[in-house]
Amino acid sequence: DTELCKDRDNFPPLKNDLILRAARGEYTEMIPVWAMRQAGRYLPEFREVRSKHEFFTLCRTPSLACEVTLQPIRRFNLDASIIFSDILVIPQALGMDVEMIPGKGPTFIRPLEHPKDLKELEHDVDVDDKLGYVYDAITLTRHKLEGRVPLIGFAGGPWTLMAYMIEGGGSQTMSKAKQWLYRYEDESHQLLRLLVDITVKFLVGQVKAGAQLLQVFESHAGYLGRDLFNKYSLQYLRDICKNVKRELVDAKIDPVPMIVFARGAHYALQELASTDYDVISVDWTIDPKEARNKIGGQSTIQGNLDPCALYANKAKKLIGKMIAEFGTQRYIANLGHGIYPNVEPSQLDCFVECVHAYSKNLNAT
Ligand code: 1CP
Repeated sequence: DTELCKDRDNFPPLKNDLILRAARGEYTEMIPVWAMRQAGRYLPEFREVRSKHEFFTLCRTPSLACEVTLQPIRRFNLDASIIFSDILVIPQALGMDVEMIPGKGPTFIRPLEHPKDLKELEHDVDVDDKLGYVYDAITLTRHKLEGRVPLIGFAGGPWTLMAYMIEGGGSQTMSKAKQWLYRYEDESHQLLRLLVDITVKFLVGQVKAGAQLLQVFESHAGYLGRDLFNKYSLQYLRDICKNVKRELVDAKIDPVPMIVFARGAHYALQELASTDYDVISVDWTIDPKEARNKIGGQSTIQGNLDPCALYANKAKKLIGKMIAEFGTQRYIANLGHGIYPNVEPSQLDCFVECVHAYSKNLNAT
């Protein structure tokens, strides 16, 4: 495995490119499907591995990260895998300590309290060195996937990372982080720009290591209204995509499709569609038809079943309705946010099988 972690030249040929075709706007005979957080605690085999290792040890050990990435792929006919990691590895690379506290989630030991704390961050980190363990996990996983499905790399959106770095963990209101946006405008932009630069390097590095698609999770977009989003998120999300693609072209590497998930940003769908992202991922509160109208025909849409709809007795009906409304083309089926830990694995299986069967049928008629 230590050798495979570094072998970026001999990846097995890809056997299922449905999601890549959907992302590029090409015809798909059925709808590709995956689930955000598909590697996770709803799987007994994940809990088994997790019971023996601390969360960030899993992230930092390529063989373990690879194993849990593959777990959902072994069970279900998913059309993509996503590398097991976390968005908070970037704040860690900047020198912040983060621990995963059971029952509480990720927790920063010393969050940013005041703009003067920005000085404490490592401003010229060697991203490839600090986060090389993610690259190794990606390269190893590309080999172990044996070409079954493409591998997605990811990073958090800059505002979402900034929010965690200031709040120190999850928050109901984001009032501390938003205080920065209203009171310390210059320092907020300074921090966001730092995060953009690192994120671009990190995403480019993931593609070099073997990632075949990239997703940017701006999970906390919903705490910003239109004005704050336009000022503190949109331009940075746009820059990430533009710069990643440009750097890949400059390095003579084919750019990979990029997905943006700005959760809760109903107001920004049109603006997001005008960026270079190939796929706009929408959360479960957005009406499929409205999303199509706002996003238009030039972008692929990903989403957006309510994660709780998997509990429904009539889940198939809800999935059928979603597919009918989005249509079978320029579309990637997913949940509208991460899968919950108490979902039965059979319920995700039903989602995947249902999306495939219904969309094949729709395409045939
Ligand atoms: O103890 C555990 O096992 C922790 C559960 C867990 C898992 C499985 C966490 C803690 N992170 C992850 C993995 C993870 N995180 C992946 C893996 C790949 C996959 O999807 O299968 C990904 C893509 C993430 C990304 C992530 N981490 C996001 C963005 C997506 C989203 O859900 O909005 C966010 C916000 C985080 C932070 C985070 N990490 C973990 C938790 C519980 C949280 C949320 C904390 C909070 O806001 O309260």
